[in-house]
Amino acid sequence: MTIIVTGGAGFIGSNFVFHMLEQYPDYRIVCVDKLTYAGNLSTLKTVMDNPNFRFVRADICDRAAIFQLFEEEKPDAVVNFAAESHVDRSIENPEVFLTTNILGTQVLMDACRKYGIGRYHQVSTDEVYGDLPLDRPDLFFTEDTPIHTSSPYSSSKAGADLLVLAYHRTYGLPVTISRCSNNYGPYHFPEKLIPLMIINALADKPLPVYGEGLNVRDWLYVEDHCRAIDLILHKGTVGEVYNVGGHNEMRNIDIVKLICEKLGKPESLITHVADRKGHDMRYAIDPTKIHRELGWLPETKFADGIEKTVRWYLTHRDWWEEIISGDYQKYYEKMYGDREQLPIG
Ligand code: NAD
Ligand code: TDX
Repeated sequence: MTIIVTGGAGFIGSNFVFHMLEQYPDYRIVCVDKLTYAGNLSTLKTVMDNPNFRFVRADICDRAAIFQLFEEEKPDAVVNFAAESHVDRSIENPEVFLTTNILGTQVLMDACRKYGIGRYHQVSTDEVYGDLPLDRPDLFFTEDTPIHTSSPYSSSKAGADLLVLAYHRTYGLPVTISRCSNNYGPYHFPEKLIPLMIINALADKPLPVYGEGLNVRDWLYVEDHCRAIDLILHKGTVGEVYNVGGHNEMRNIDIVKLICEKLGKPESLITHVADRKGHDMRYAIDPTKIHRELGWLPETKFADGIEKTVRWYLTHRDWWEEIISGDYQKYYEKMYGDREQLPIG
């Protein structure tokens, strides 16, 4: 079995590569990644010499390169993680989100059509459902919740999902889609909430909470997401969408306070700053379908997952120090440098 994993040098894709190589010693895993600012070869250094692993630097939008790779590898399955993934960047510059997330998906599926494929899996997000109000804790996203996006990022992911389902209906491509809630864990790029707060707190820098910090996210440890994709790939029904989440809703402000507590840092580092434009209030997944049909349940409790994650950042300084020493500084200055501070707290 040969599986092409796109975006495998990023956060979730790399964790998925590790998971698959460990679970299936007879599988060949071919990682395709453009190595954008979010992709890191150092993340994959422990598997680079594994004879069952191949890394190929390529853009999923590059039709010639992708078709050439399919010609060489004749993959049995494709799992597409490759994407522009940060909501704030999509608000600054939507175009590359549409290009990679929608057109890149199309190129991959066209290659699947030409060369034949056992399964194409699209890694999507709960953000395609938009958001839920804070005063309706009884509401959750199911697979039947209408697509109702807020940001250029989520719109591009929704566009890709619709295209994936269209390729199934029109051409009979054997596809599945997973829509997962917020992930956290090792190799999470430091522009995202949890690693950003850990790294800033370690340097006694301000912790920039958007608005009041009352927005709710439904956090899942990355390994649990990888197990869910593995199950869908092997046992999921073609043409179906599966929501993935562990009923672990938390307010941003509570996450940041917990990180302060874990690192022994004062909450006075918390700085409320101007809100994200179009900021989604609450995400909450109903994972009944994947539990009922595939027996999936999350294994890592948040208390354990956040402890492991904080420890990982403490013991892998070389990984993130290299990242934040480069272009990240320019990004940080642009995003947070002149941002208005709010008189909250
Ligand atoms: P990430 O930004 O950490 O990694 C993305 C990877 O894709 C990087 O290695 C990057 O180099 C690569 N990439 C980007 N553009 C590419 C292109 N044109 N061609 C080839 N490679 C390219 O993202 P992540 O957080 O690991 O997310 C992975 C996937 O999971 C995305 O599709 C995202 O929408 C989805 N997702 C993420 C979360 C989350 O909480 N992080 C939750 C649900 C779904
Ligand atoms: O500095 C910050 N301050 C802050 O208050 C940052 C970076 C974020 N936030 C808030 C915004 C969100 O309410 O924290 C919450 C989480 O933000 P992100 O880490 O940017 O994640 P989110 O926007 O929820 O999207 C994530 O989950 C769904 C991933 O980045 C997406 O790729 C995935 O689809």
